[in-house]
Amino acid sequence: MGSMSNRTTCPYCGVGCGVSATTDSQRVIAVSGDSEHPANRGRLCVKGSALHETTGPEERLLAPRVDGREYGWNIALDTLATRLEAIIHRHGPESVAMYLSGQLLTEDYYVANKLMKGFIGSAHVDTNSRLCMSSTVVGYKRAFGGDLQPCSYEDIDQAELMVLVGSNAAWNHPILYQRMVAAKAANPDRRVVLIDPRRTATADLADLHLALKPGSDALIFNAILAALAQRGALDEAFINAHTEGFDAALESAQATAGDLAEVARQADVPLADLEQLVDWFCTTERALTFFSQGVNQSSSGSDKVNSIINCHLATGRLGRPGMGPFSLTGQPNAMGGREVGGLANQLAAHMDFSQPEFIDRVGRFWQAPNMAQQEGYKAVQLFEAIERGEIKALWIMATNPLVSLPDTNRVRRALEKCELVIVSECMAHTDTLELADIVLPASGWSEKNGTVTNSERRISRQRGLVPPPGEAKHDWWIICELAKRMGYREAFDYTSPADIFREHARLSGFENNRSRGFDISALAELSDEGYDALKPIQWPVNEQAPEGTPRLFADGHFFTPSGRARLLPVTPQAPKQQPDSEYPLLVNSGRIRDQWHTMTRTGRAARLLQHHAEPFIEIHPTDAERFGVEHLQLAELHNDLGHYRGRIRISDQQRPGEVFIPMHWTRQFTQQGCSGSLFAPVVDPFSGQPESKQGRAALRPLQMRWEARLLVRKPLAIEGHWWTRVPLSHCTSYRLADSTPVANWRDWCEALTGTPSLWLEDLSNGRYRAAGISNQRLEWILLVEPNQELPDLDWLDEQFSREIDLDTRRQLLAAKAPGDQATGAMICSCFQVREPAILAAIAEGADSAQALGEQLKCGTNCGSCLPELKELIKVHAITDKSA
Ligand SMILES: Nc1nc2c(c(=O)[nH]1)N[C@H]1C(S)=C(S)[C@@H](COP(=O)(O)OP(=O)(O)OC[C@H]3O[C@@H](n4cnc5c(=O)[nH]c(N)nc54)[C@H](O)[C@@H]3O)O[C@H]1N2
Ligand SMILES: Nc1nc2c(c(=O)[nH]1)N[C@H]1C(S)=C(S)[C@@H](COP(=O)(O)OP(=O)(O)OC[C@H]3O[C@@H](n4cnc5c(=O)[nH]c(N)nc54)[C@H](O)[C@@H]3O)O[C@H]1N2
Ligand code: SF4
Ligand SMILES: [Mo]
Repeated sequence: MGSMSNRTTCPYCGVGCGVSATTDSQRVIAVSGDSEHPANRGRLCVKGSALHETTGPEERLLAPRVDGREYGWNIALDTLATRLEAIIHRHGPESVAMYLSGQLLTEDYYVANKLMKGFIGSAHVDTNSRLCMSSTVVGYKRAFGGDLQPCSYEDIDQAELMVLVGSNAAWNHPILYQRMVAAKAANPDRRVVLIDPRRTATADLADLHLALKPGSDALIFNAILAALAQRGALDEAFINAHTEGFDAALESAQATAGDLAEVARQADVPLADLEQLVDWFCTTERALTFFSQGVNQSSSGSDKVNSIINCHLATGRLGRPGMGPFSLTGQPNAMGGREVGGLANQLAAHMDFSQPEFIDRVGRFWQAPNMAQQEGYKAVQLFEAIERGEIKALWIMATNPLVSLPDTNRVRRALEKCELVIVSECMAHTDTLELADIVLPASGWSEKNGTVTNSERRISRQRGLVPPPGEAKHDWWIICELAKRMGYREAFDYTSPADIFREHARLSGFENNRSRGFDISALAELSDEGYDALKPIQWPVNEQAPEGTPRLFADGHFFTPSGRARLLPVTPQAPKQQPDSEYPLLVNSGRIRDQWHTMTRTGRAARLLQHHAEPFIEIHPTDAERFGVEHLQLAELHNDLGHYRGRIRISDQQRPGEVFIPMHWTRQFTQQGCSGSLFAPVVDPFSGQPESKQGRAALRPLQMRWEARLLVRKPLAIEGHWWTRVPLSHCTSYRLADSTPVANWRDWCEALTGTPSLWLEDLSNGRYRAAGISNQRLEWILLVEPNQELPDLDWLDEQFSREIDLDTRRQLLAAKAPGDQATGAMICSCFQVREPAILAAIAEGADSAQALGEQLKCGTNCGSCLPELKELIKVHAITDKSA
C-alpha cells in the first residue's frame, strides 16, 4: 500500500501552522512543516512534529453509547432527539445548553450555534473560549466596535519594540516566538520586553523582564499612557481625527498611575526597569504589544486589554506595519469560533444581541423559527444554572470542562445532577466522559474536513486525510443529523463542510454594507473544488479588500457607530482571590512546552511526557524553606475548594509568595493533580472570564514512606496510593507513593498485578524489586528504590518488546541496569536529548547553544528548547566559577 502526502493545518495552537502530512490507508505516518504556509514557512514545534504519534486509532472512542451501552448511530441519535424534545417540552428551550470549543472547525461550530440559537431557541451556547479569549473580545469590541484583531505575523519582521504581556510564547506559540527570535537576530537594536511574574523561557529573548506583582498590568499600561502625555509623545492628529474618549482615559491614567515611583512600588518592579519600558514605549513608533492569558484570565481582564489598546490609540500605533495590540489566540480555531458567534453573548458573523436589528437579520437569513432573543449564560454561569437545576440538558463538544473550568469539584457536582449530559469526544478516556449519559464518538484531526482561523485572521484548511476509526463521525454531521430528527431537515440538509462554509461566508456579507469588519463574502460562491484547494487567506475577503495583506484600520475607520475608536478609562483592580493567613500562597497556573491542555492527545506520545512527566509545584527557595518542602518532594496545595498534589520544583524564576502549577494533569494521569480544583469561579464582570491565574492555597509536604516505579504492559486502575502515569512505547509506567508502609510487598504485587516470578528483597535498605514474566515475556516490573537508583527507563521499556533471557533476568534485578545515564529530563524532544548528556557536553567545554547543537543536534529543529539550553549553560558556568 502506497503512501500519500497532503497539506493540512496543525490542530494545536493559534499560530496555525501548515502541515504536510504523509498517510497510509489508516493513519498519518509522518509530518513536516508546510513550506508554503505563511504562518510557519516550513517549521513545526515539538507538538506539531509529534502529530503522527498522537493520532491513530488506538485509545479512540469507537461507538456511540447510551447509558453505558453501545448502540448504532440511528438508535443513539433517535434517543438523543427524543430525550431533548421531552426536556424542551417539559421545561422550555432555555433548559437545554451547549458547551463548545475553539477546537471545533468553523463548520462544526456554525451549525451547532445555528441549531441552538435559531431553531431550538436557546442562547445558552457557550464555549471554552470563555476561559481563554473572552476578555480580549470585550476589549476589541469596546475599542474598535468589533472583535477585530488588527495585526499580522509579518508585523514581527518590522517592529522595533515588542512587548509581551502575560505570554510565554517560547512554549505556547513557539513558531511565532522563533519569528521574534529571528527578527531580533537580524537587528539586535530591536527591543523585546517581557511582563510576567515568572521568569519563563520567553525571558531568554527579552532585553528587559518586569516580574510584576500578579494582576498589576493595567497599572503599568496606565503609567505608560500618562507618560506618553507628559512627554509629548501622543499622536494628537490621530486622536482628534479617529478616536473618542481620550480625555477620560488619560484622566484616570493620571489619577491612578501618574507617579512612576509609586507605580513601581505597587507593581513591585524596580523603578529603573519601569522607566526603561516607559522610555522605549514613548520613543518607539513601531511597537507591537502581544498579550495572552496573563492578561485575559483575570477578574479585570477586559480592562487590562483596554489599558493596552489605549496606549496604541493614543499614539496612532495600529493599522500600519510593525505596530498594534496583538492578542495571541490560544486554540487552533479560537478565532473561527468568534466569527460564527459561538459565545453566549454573540449571535453570528460578528453580530450580537445588543440590537433587535441583528437578531432580526440573522433570523431572516437562517429562516429561523425560534430565534433566541437575548444572550445566554456564560460558561461559569452556565454551570451554576445546571447546579441550580435550571438547565436540564447539556451537550459538551470538544472540551473537557471537568478539568479546565475553575472549581472543578463543583463542576462535577453540577454534572452529576444534570438530567442529560451528552459528550462528543474523540478519545476513549477523559474525566468529562465519565459523567456522560450519551457519548458520541467524533472524528479527529487528520480525519475531519473544514477550516480554522489563526491569530492573524488567516483561514486555513484542515483536510480529511484518513477515514475515522470505528463508528466515529464528523461533528457537523452529528449535529445536522440530530437537527433533522428534531424537524429541521431543510435548514440542516448540508452535503459537505464546503456547503456550510459557503453559507457562513454569505452571512458575513449579508446586509453588511461595511458595518461589520468580519466579511468573507467573496468566498460565498466558492465551488467544492475551490474549497478543497483553498490556500491560507486572511480576512476580510470581500469586494473592497485590496490585494496582499488586508490591513484593518489603515484608513482610520472603525466599526463603532461614530466610526471612531474608543479609549476607555481604566481603574486598575487587584485580583479577587487574595492570599491570607490561612491560604498564604498565590497560585498561578499555565502551560508547559510539550503538553496540550488536558493531555488527551499529547499525553499519548511517550516523548512528549519526558520534559515534564508529573504534575509539579514550582516554588521560590525562600518559600520552600518556609513550608518545609524539599526539591522533588511530593507536596499538596489545598484550600477551601480542593487539593492539588505534585512534586516540588524549587526555582528562583518564581516570585516569593507565589507558586506555579501546570494546568494539564487530570484523573486519567494522576491522583489529585487537577489545577482547576483550586481556583474559585470568580470572573471578569464584562467578559465572564475566570481568574485562572490568581488562586490561593496553603502548602504542606506529603510525608511519603515509600516511592516506587511500576511498569506494566497494560494500564491498571490504581487506588489508595498517590500515582502518576506515563505511557511508554511498549508499556505504561507509574510512579507510586504512600505515607503508610506496605507490610508485605509480595502480597501487594499479587493483589495488584499477579504473582511475581522474579523478586529481590533487601530489607536492610528497603529495596524491593519484583517482576512478572510469563512465556518469556515481561508483564510487569516493580522497583522500590529508596535511593532512586533506577535503571534507564528506555532500556526497561525495551524489555517489554522482546523475550527475556537469563542475562536480562539478572539485569532486571541488578541495582543499576545498563544505560542509567539516559534518565533525566528530556530537554530536546525533537532529537531526544536529555539533560545528563547536555550537562556532560557543557562540562567538556560546549559553551553556547550552537556548540551543543553541533555536538548533540539539540535545539536545531524547532528551537523550543533553546532557552533551556542557554539556561543550563548559564547555571553551569556559575557553578564552575563558585567551585
Ligand atoms: N505547549 C502548549 N502551548 C499552548 C497550549 C498548551 O496547552 N500547551 N494552549 C494554547 C492555548 S488554548 C492558549 S490560551 C495559549 C496560552 O498561552 P499563554 O498565555 O502564553 O499561556 P499561559 O502559560 O497560560 O500563561 C502565560 C503567562 O501568564 C503569566 N501570568 C500570570 N499572571 C500574570 C499577571 O498577572 N500578569 C502578567 N503579565 N502575566 C501573568 C504566567 O506566569 C504565564 O507565564 O497557549 C496555546 N499554546
Ligand atoms: N487552571 C487553569 N485552567 C485553565 C487554563 C489555565 O491556564 N489554567 N486555561 C484555559 C484555556 S485558555 C483553555 S483554552 C481551556 C482548554 O481546556 P479544554 O478545552 O477543556 O482542554 P482540551 O484538552 O483541549 O479539551 C478538548 C477535548 O476535545 C477532544 N477533541 C479534540 N478534537 C476534537 C474534535 O474534533 N471533536 C470533538 N468532539 N472532540 C475533540 C479532546 O480529546 C479533549 O478531550 O482550559 C482553560 N482552563
Ligand atoms: S506552533 Fe502551534 S500551530 Fe505551529 S506546530 Fe506548534 S503547536 Fe502547531
Ligand atoms: Mo486557550
